[in-house]
Parts: sequence; C-alpha cells; structure tokens
Amino acid sequence: MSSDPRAAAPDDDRHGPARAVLVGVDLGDGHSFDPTLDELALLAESAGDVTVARVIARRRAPDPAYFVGSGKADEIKTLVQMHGAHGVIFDQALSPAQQRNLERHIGVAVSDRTALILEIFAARAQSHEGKLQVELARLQYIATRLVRRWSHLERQQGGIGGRGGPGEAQIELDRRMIGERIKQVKARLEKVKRQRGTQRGARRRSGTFRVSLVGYTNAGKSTLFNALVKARSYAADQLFATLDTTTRSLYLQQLGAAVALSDTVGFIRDLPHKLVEAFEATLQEASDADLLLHVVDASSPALQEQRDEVERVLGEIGAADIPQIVVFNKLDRLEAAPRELRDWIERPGGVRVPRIFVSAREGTGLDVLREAIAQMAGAADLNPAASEPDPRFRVEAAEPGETPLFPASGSDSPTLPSASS
Ligand SMILES: Nc1nc2c(ncn2[C@@H]2O[C@H](COP(=O)(O)OP(=O)(O)OP(=O)(O)O)[C@@H](O)[C@H]2O)c(=O)[nH]1
Ligand SMILES: [Mg+2]
Repeated sequence: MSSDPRAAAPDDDRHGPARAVLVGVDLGDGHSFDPTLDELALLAESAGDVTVARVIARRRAPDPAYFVGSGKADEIKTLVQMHGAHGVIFDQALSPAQQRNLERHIGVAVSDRTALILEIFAARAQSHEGKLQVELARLQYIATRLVRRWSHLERQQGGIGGRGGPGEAQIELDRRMIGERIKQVKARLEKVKRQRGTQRGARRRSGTFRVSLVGYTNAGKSTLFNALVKARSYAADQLFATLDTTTRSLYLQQLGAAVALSDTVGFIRDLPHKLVEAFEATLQEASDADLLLHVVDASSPALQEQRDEVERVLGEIGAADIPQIVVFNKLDRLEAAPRELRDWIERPGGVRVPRIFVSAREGTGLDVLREAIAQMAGAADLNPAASEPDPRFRVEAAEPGETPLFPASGSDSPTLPSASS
C-alpha cells in the first residue's frame, strides 16, 4: 500500500488515452445500479478513456472509508497493477474522504460518475452560456467537496489524470477564491439568461409553435433534428454530444406554417443535481415549449429506465404537463418491425400520447412524425389574435400603408422557407 499521497498525482508522461478500471456497487433496492457498467464505460470513452477492467461489488451500505470493503479495494488495486491502469472510476458518488482514502490505497487517481460527467460537459461546452454553466457546476461541485486544488479548475481536459490528485494545502484560499468565482459566474449567467429570456419572449409573442426535442443522451435527438430541418447539428456516438440549444424553423406542409424546433442537451441517470441547476437556462427551452418530442432509443435494453429518467427530469424542470409525442427512434435496429408506425403509449400517470416509430438515420417515419406535429400544432390554441407575426417571416409592405397577407409571386419580399418534406 502506498502511503505517499503524491502517488495519486496525474501521470504526466502518459501518451494516448487513459486506461480506466470501472467499479459499480450494488447497494440493493432503491439505488440505481447498472450490472453491466456499459453506460459508465461509454461515459469514460466519451471523456477519452479506455476501459480495461470492470469490477462489481455488492454491499448493504457503503463503507465509510473506502465505499467498497477493504477486500474489494485490494482486488481493485491488483487489477490496476495488472493492467497498468491510470485510474479508477466509480459509478456512484464518492465522498471526498472515500476518494482520498482510495487514492492513497490504490495509488492512482480515483474519480466518480459525477466528476466524469462534469469533465465531459467541460470539454463539450461551445457557447459562452454553455461554458459558464459548466464552470458554475464544476465550481459548486468542488466547493461542496473542498479537497481539490485551485489548479484543477484550470484543467479543461486530460483524462483521468485531470481528475486526480487531492490537495490539502491552500484549501482556505481555494475556498475564498471559489466563492468569489461562483459569484462572478452567476452574475454573468444572469445576464445571458436575461438575453435568452428576451429572445424566448419574442418567440412566444410571435405566436410561433415551439417544439423541443428531449430525451436520454445518445437517443438520436440531433440526428432527428438534422433530418427534420436539414441542418447539421453535431451528432455523434458520444454521450452529451450536444450541450447547447439550437433552434431552427421547420416548415410543415400539412400545417401550412412553420414551427420552431429546438435540439437540446440529453439527460442521464444520476445527472449531478448541480448540473441540472446550472443548466437551468438551457433546459428552460424545453420547459417553455408547446410540444415535446421525447426521443427514445428503441433499440436500447435500458429503454424503460431511460424513459423514466427523462420523465423525472422533465418533472424537475416543470415540463411534465407539456404535451408529448414519444418518438421511438432507431427503428432500423429493431429485430421485429412494429405493426404500425403510429400508435399510442402511456406516460406516467396514465396519459395516452402518440407514439411514432422512426429511423432518424434512414429517414423512415419522418412524414408520419411531421403529420403528428402538424396536428398537435393545429389543435393548439395559440391565440393568434393577440400575437404578432414571427419577425423572421414578416412580409414587408410593398407600399406604405399596404400590408399584403401573402407576398405577391415574383415580389422580392422574403418568402417562407420551402417545405422540408
Ligand atoms: N441505427 C441508428 N442509429 C442512429 C439513429 N439515430 C441516431 N443514431 C446514432 O445514435 C448516435 C447518437 O445520435 P445523436 O443524434 O448524437 O444523439 P443525441 O440524442 O443528440 O445525443 P446527445 O446530444 O449526446 O444527448 C449516433 O451515433 C447516431 O448516428 C437511427 O435512427 N438509427
Ligand atoms: Mg445531440
């Protein structure tokens, strides 16, 4: 056993991806537990690590010192040495003390699911707002643990090494600096939020029907978004490929009008609470929508758990009562084709909502989906009398005082976007 805490310092000589040992602990009913650790492996991969071994433990309650028992801790240590692993990742949240003890015992960096998710978010954030939100979540995570050195905040990437290395020194200073920084970031986020609120307000007043794609991470939201609006939102076989909300106009022939379609950040089980809080502004896009397209990976063995988790987060952000269309995506991967591409499915509470089977990748079922969106938008009472036309599609009067409802053909007035079907 290594008694030198520096043994847990990041291995800076490492080249290529970090080798990780994954650990999951079954704490019995009422605790989320994935016996395959597949999702954690995908998270690790999304953070640039490779999984070299998986360890499953069973306990009635977490051990206060090591989370797992000392026998398991030894087993993990042996695996780490055998595979030359750079770090260990736990599927459950570790207390700062457990993390420190494990690092000392095993001799490599130890992190948990929360840290991993935060790291992925930090690496993915693109927009100013996204970056601020991630920084706030990380600062809050660190502030509640208070074992990290300030230098860790500067690190944006770098595999397990970037998450390792506890530092006892300077904690008091860190604490104050973190507190100050949190205040700054919150103030800046407030400003961005106001701007976003103004934009949303304009969209609402315009009477445009707002549709948001929501769903578990990797369900295929961005792929579907791209297929529907012919855009190129970043889609990839990574968890949290999308962090920023993108909105495009989607013209629906069946409706004879355009709706606003937004692609949003994906949800995941045990999403760190601070992260949900920090991403409030982004998630607001979903809670303000008139209709949610709940995209589900129909080929996932964890389909039900994933749907439940999404419903739970929707409840948390106040979006439980928004009408839904459940979109069963990845139809091309299903062994048995469904009898109908469109039927009904129950949401929690027994509400029946339309379910549409699609393959965003192959384009199957998209017309049925467009039709369903058009029906919901058509049935919605948008109170057009009180609304102004959407400024993006406003038709300028040809002569002062003359306001044509439709642009005369051949006029150079802006025209409606062409049908995407
Ligand atoms: N076979 C198949 N794969 C699909 C389909 N739709 C999406 N995928 C794949 O699923 C993976 C995830 O797709 P994304 O569109 O990035 O998923 P997302 O829901 O936006 O994911 P996040 O942004 O990470 O939350 C990609 O590898 C896609 O190519 C589909 O209809 N069939
Ligand atoms: Mg996406």
